[in-house]
Amino acid sequence: MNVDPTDLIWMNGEFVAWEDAKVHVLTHGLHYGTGVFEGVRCYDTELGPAVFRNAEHVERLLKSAELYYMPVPYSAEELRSATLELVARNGMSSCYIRPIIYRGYGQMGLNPLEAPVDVTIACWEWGAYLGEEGKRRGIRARVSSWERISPRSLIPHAKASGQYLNSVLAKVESLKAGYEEAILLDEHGHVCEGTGENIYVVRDGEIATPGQHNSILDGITRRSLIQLAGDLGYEIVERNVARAELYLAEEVFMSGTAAELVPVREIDDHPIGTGEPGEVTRVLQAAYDDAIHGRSERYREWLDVVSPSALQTPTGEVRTASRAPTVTG
Ligand code: PPE
Repeated sequence: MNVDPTDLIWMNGEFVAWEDAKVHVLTHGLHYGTGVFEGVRCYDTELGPAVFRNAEHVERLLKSAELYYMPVPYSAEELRSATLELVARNGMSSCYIRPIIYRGYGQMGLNPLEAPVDVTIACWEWGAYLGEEGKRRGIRARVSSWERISPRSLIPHAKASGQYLNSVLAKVESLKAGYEEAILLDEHGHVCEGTGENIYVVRDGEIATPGQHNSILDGITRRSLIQLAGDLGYEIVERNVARAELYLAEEVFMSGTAAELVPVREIDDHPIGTGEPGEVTRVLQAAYDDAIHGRSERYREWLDVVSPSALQTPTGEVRTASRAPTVTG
């Protein structure tokens, strides 16, 4: 998926021009995957551009960093407001936001502890992750031959760069076989998630999703859907999900910041339910869409509004872009 440049990227506390936001080829994270990141979205809402659950994303980012022993030189509040300022300065009304914290340049070898910790935030316009048609009609998925990373080898709850090689293998396998997405199982054959989405099965009036011990990323969209579903009188049950339940389900859908809520219409060449997105999927999709766009009063607290004051320093003076060195360490 192409990335169209915006004006500025926040790098270690400074706003730098998009084309100057570079790293050295000996950046530790590039060699060993020692980075943690987030995927966040800003939506054009009735309150103006607003970042969806900004604080929760920053919190997960800082926890991921901590799990990989990365001290972060910025507070949660600094990262949250840097995100708002970045969106404002780029003049975006809606966009995808990618904060990343990684071990930088100056050290090689597997001990990362002496390498600098760099922090950047970028944003760009990103459309429907699994296609507009996928969002409307549903996608075709395949159970991967690749097992989802185990908590005995890595930390599924951390959103760490190196861990995504697992998703890359599964994604490539599914695309080459003619499917749009992969579904990964764990070593017990339990369903975990997609390459970048959590997964849900609807059957006999129950909505089930793999639980915290099923090698999932604890998705922020997932948390939102659990709450939305509950408020709508449904319940999303967290439990082990067997592979066969995917095929027997009346509805299957996936969720993630990039993907939002996407119906799955076929898995391993079995049509799911009628082969068309089902009612529960539709209801939740609409509820999520209302929440992210600020149409539901009840979920307005999930929106971190990008106000023009995001451009101001505490003294009220408007800052100008400054350049940071492209290499640290
Ligand atoms: N599982 C995985 C493995 C995952 O990467 C994501 C997000 C989720 C579940 C859903 O989490 P949340 O976004 O908090 O609801 N995947 C991000 C990265 C996608 C990418 O290609 O990069 C995303 O959706 O932003």
